Amino acid sequence: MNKDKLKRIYNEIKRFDTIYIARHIGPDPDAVASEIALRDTIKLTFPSKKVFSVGASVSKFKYIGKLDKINEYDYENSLVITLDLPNMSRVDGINLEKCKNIIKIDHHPFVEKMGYLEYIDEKATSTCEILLDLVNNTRFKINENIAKTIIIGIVSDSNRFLFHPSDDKVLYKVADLIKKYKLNLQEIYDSIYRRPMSEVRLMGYIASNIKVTRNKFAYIIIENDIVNSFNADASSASNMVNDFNNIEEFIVWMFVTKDLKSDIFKVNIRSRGPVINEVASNYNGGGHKFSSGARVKTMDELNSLINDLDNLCKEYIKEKECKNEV
Ligand SMILES: [Mn+2]
Repeated sequence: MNKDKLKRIYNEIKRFDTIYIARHIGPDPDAVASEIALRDTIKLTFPSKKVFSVGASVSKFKYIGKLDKINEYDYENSLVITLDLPNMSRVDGINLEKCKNIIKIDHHPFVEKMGYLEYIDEKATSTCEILLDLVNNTRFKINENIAKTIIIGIVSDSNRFLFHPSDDKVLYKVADLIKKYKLNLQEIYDSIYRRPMSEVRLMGYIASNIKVTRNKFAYIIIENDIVNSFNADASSASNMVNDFNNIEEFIVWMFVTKDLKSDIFKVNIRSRGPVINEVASNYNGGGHKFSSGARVKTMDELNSLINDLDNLCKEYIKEKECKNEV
């Protein structure tokens, strides 16, 4: 954590009257929760500022809060804060090329420079955890609702403190929020994790049909008619990759869905050993060391990605065997 930089971000926010907050397309709960939590924090601390959280709303995440619709942007005199977004091309709802003043706050590995002030903390579980650091180290005020929103982002991205890099620090920080605002953790969990039976049935389909190689690489291409037959949508199918953690038979697993609009294969990859973001970056993707995504256009490209990940697993197992760790 870099306290001086957090203070600089606070001072920059203080300087501007109009602020836009943006995140990535195809958002997850951390992306949406962070843009809502930061907007509400700024508004609570500085009631006269105009603050907007932009990007398409996702009905599934309505429980987190409402986003703002804007027809005209004041690109010249405003501050833009990008959250949970490592590269400009994946931004939703705003044209970053036109923005004069950009601050970036993110926990993904660095991809490209976007703003004049950048705060990247790869050791944070989520962008919401960084926002909590920002609140805890500056004069920002929050309330019960904002505290809840911040916890939604942290819990979702860390999958209840299961994923790397969850540690004692984040547990203490969340515990402090729960205590201070007397939050009901079960209620928060319920809002995040409640789901229809149709999704669980689709998970059953995936579990029954996923292919596993002898190098412990698992993958499945989930066709859209299958997704539809379970009454689910492609993005929830693809996010189910997070529910297949800690399965003995594989160390890297990949879910592929097809985006109907762009006719592109959307790939979601997870690992509990090999570092996967380097391979993903060769296929129009990237992300965290153990949690990455990619987008490929053709079946040939997809097969080559499958091959690369399978080889990565093979190398990883070989190395482990040499060290006698398996
Ligand atoms: Mn995130």
